[in-house]
Amino acid sequence: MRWDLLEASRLDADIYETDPVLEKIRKDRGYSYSDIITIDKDKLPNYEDKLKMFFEEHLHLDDEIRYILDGRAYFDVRDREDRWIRIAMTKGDLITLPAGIYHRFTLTETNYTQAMRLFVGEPVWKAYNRPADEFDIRQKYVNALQCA
Ligand code: KMT
Ligand code: NI
Repeated sequence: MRWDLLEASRLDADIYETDPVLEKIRKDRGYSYSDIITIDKDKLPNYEDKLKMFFEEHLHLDDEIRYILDGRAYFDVRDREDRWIRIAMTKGDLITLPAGIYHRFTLTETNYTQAMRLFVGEPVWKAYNRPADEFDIRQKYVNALQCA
């Protein structure tokens, strides 16, 4: 599925360690780096602070690629009219948020998810809270959106 430059796929999260489909995506797109975060009150240090941070509207200078291995979560992104669109992510969903898109993240009422993040090369996780319109990548995204 693809809309507003954001891409999503469905995979079999039960076999993520050996999944040839995931392997192919990683190879094709150059996602050399991966790690896994478990977002759970009892398992994640500074759980409250981190959730608060994830829910601040921000952008990155690189694509943010997330694969939900367990549980549920929401990504909110802005549409062309700057309204929030809520994307309900569930086990098996892989999403690519393009560099420069404003977004935020939160849990559902189950308060739990496990997510893999993927990256091309050495990971950079710097987030720029809105307003961050001065970055070239932001302008590039906005322009691409106009043409899409
Ligand atoms: C980020 O940049 O880390 C987010 O947008 C939250 C992602 S899911 C832990
Ligand atoms: Ni982000």
